Amino acid sequence: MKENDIATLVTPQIVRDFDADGVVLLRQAFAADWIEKLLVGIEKNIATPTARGRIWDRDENDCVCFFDNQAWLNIAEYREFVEQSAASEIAARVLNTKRVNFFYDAVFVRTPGAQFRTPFHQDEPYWSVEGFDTCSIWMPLVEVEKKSALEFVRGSHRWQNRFRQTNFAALTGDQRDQWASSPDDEYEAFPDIEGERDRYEILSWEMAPGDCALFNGRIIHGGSGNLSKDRELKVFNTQWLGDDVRVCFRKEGMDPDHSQLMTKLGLKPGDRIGTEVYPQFHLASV
Ligand SMILES: O=C(O)CCC(=O)C(=O)O
Repeated sequence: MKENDIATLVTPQIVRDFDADGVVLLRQAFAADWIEKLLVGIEKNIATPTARGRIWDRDENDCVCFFDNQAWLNIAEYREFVEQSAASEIAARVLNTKRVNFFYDAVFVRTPGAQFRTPFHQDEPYWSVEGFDTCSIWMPLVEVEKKSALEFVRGSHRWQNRFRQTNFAALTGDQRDQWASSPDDEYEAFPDIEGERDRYEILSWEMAPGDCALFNGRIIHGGSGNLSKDRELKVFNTQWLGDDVRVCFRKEGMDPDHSQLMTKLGLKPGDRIGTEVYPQFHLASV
């Protein structure tokens, strides 16, 4: 399928919707050759996971979900996507800025029929950076039914609450998903979105390869999984950071916790992110 012109795709209305809702859908933002390349990358990634790669197998249908992150440093196809695709321009345009830094990539591969849903959570409170201007690009590389797509609580990126995030280790059984220390009591209990779905405006879409959902790192989101028996789900997600984002180490240190790596790279709390591990992309035309 043909890739759309990014300036035409990311209209002023899309920028406003992203700001107000915390999520927007772009149809056919990436051409088929990018999808094919990333699918090749995913096969390599599954065969040679990073030390952070893991397989979650607590699924009621005995299916699994492969997860890895920051694999772009090893997988040429991922690197090519990060450095040469329209992703950085999409992120910059929707964040209404001229430069963005790449933060990291994450892949989620569920086998056909997998039920395991990612619980509702926010991303930015897990990160080793803090700031409002973030954009994740969630791209399914296969067709995904609406019931299996990622879901977003519209506008929740602007809520001022500081929620205690999900302890993923309790769900996945993997100690790397465990908090390094319990989050402070000052955090509020996370709202029961799943149990009280009617109280929230939840957005999701049936999606095809080439489509992507752009979302703010503070929006409450969850889902995927709930797959039909004959449907797998392969997702490549990249996270991009804008102008107000600064390094911030949190003592709960949940994965993907980059604090040790950032310290090794000489990045300190309060710094704007950078280095070859978090490269900056400048967009003269934006
Ligand atoms: O696709 C998924 O299961 C989870 C995606 C997600 O929550 C994320 O990338 O932040």
